[in-house]
Amino acid sequence: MTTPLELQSLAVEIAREAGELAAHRRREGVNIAATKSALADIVTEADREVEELVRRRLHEARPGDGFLGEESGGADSETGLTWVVDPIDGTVNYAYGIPAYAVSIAAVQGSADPATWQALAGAVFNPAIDELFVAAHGEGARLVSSIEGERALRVAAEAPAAGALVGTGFGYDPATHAAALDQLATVMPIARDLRRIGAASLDLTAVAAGRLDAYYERGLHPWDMAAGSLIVAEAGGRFAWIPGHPSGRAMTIAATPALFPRLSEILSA
Ligand code: LIP
Repeated sequence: MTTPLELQSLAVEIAREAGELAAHRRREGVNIAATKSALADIVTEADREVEELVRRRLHEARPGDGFLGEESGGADSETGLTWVVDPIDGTVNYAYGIPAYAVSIAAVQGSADPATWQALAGAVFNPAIDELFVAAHGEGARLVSSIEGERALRVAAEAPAAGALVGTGFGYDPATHAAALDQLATVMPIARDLRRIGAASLDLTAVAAGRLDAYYERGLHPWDMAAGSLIVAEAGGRFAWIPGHPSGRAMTIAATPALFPRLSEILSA
């Protein structure tokens, strides 16, 4: 039986290789886009190439596992374990050259359904600033950073007296933005300020690292949050994935234990 720490090591090894490929393609892409095709084409190509690398490495290491990726879809598991992968989370940041994008790789027990899976291991790697966030079920969460060094991750114990620093996001569909802004207005009374990082996996790891007090977003896909949600939980944070009815757009909530009840109450109103 493979342990969560062994799965974490595999996720880290592949996330680092895939992240370096993504960063390399971004550097190349800036030159190609300036001379040939739209940068959007470069980004799409990089997304697909990075996911192909991740999928290939996982198949080489664990051929019977299942897979769900943003670009190449899913494959059923023969082992009971499924890998949930976002090859480049924060695609728009990546296209604009904003150094806030990440390879997100998670191993879950069961199928790729956030309502039923047990996350076992996760790695979120931002190659632009060389920051790696990892967690294994029951083993805690850690940050390995060229900026901060290496440390265990633990969310803040108390709700900040000045109000919460809250992250959120807005989906690609402009038709959802008005409702998202209306909902944000109900959250701001408990917030000191808002941060919009632009990559759900980095929003979630920011909560785990104490860089945000809370994060919420409606409409995320399983691959956006699979690794980050485990990292939040192993850092002592609280997390919820609430299926969206009838919109089908689930609500993701992550926060310190002190803030989670109040934020959940506001978002469910
Ligand atoms: C993105 C998320 C972000 C959300 C965007 C998009 P992608 O994922 O990380 O939080 O606001 O709409 O879903 O598309 O960059 O992998």
